[in-house]
Amino acid sequence: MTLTRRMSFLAIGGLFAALSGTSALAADSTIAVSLWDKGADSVMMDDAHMFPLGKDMMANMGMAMMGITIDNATVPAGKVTFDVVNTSKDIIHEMVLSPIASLDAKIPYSTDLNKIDEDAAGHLGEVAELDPGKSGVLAIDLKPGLYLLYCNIPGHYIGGMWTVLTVTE
Ligand SMILES: [Cu+2]
Repeated sequence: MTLTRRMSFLAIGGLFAALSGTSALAADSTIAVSLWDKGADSVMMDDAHMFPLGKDMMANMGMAMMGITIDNATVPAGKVTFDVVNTSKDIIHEMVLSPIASLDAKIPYSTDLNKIDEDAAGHLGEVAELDPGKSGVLAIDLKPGLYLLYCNIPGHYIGGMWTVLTVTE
């Protein structure tokens, strides 16, 4: 292949890539979600280890004994697939999805039950109660906005098991 022919071949390939990019109006996204903890023995439920949603809390999350980590915190609107894995050795976790208005939104929380009031918060979907080492999938169409991913096993949200997903236009 001459250099000229090779360049025109590459140019056509680039054109196809550009066309397929513009025709994909609603891109599908996949997010790997890890539910983790530092072991049943090290999980503490005292005031120093409470991390409710809040901008100022995000800086302190490194202190949490349990949490939710996602490999992509910003995705475009459209179909989003959450591949959820409970990496814990000894604790059941889950992932629940609710919309939030802002990073400082007041989350409906029951101190009696030690968990978020899912009905009041708006429950969009979940991967419920995964045993240690198990995984599950939630696929859902999401509009632009902010979403809270949290574990609603009693004590886990306040212990730091939440993260925020941004869905863009
Ligand atoms: Cu949990």
